[in-house]
Amino acid sequence: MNIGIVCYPTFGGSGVVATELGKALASRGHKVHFITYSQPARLDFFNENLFYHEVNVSTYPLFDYPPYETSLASRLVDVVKFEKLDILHVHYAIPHASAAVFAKHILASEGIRIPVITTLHGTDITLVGRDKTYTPVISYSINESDGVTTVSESLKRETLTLFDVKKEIKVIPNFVDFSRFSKKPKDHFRKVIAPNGEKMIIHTSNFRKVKRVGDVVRVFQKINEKTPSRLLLIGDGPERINIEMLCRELNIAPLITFLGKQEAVEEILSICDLFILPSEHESFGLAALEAMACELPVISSNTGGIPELMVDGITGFMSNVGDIEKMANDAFLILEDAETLKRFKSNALSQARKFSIETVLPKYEAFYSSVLSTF
Ligand code: GMT
Repeated sequence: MNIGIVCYPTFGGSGVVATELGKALASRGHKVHFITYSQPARLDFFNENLFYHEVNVSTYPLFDYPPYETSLASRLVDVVKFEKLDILHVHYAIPHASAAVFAKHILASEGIRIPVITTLHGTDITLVGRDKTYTPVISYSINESDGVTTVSESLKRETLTLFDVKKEIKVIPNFVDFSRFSKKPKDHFRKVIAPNGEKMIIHTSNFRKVKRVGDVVRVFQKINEKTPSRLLLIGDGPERINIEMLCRELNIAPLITFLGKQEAVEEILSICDLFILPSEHESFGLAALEAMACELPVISSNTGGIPELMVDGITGFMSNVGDIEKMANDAFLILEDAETLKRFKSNALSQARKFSIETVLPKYEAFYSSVLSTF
């Protein structure tokens, strides 16, 4: 197939899923065209089946807000025509689904037909999508898409509750590429950071309020009171400065390392013992899945799609959002002795294997075929 993929090219979960999906489809022989405003973060190598088309947003003194959606729709029309794409797969509703539907209508007026598949990821529905100013456009774009997927059953339910959706929604869970995300022999790195055998705790996110990174720090503080530990924080975002302040206020700043945005996340996960994901909302929790693939048990909230990934008491523990006390106690249960930790690590890996790219990719290919066959 000749597939167009639209996504945010950043480190955010939806962009990561879209890019990894495109790379995997290309390795199975499909031609994959990324249409984005900059080179996707994980698209950093040459493959004869991968193509990148930049969306240029022109500025003009009149534009306080440059019309990105218009530029994207125009670029989609151009790429579909020139590259003769079979299908457009857009990730994240705003503004990708609406731009794709717009492009589809323009192309139809010229006698060119192309189906649009929209994958909803989370905040496009649960946070941004809740904003009533976007509701008519999101509902319309979902209903005008030829196929719609969500990354969890939970997100499907929320989409149906929040929007007037008449389209059937197919759930295809997120996935992990074990050729990249698996435990790497990096113990020398661990010895530098935790020379006295401290436990290594980790969290990765884009430091938005929804991630509750403050809870990560408070849970860590409690863990450290019982078991000497170090905390690694990967990622960056609007809350980072507040989190740095919190670490200083709690007098634990020397135990916490802010690593910022990192490429080789799997190497850092490999030197850790426990991953914390206390989000207010999480439609799937890709970061937790990648951690589990590197053999890390997870302490998380029980919100959104997390219970579809985690097995409580087996791969880690889930708690109500904000229950720092329970999260810390659960963490201590996991870290208490070497045998227990080993068991949780192995359980986390077994569960992650259910979400391997080899298992999930055929679901997308089958979905593309079924949409094309009824289009
Ligand atoms: O929250 C993020 O990390 C980014 C965000 C996105 O859309 O870019 O992630 C959402 O999509 C991920 C990939 O499908 C999911 O794993 C995340 O759970 C989801 N984030 C939220 O629901 C908060």
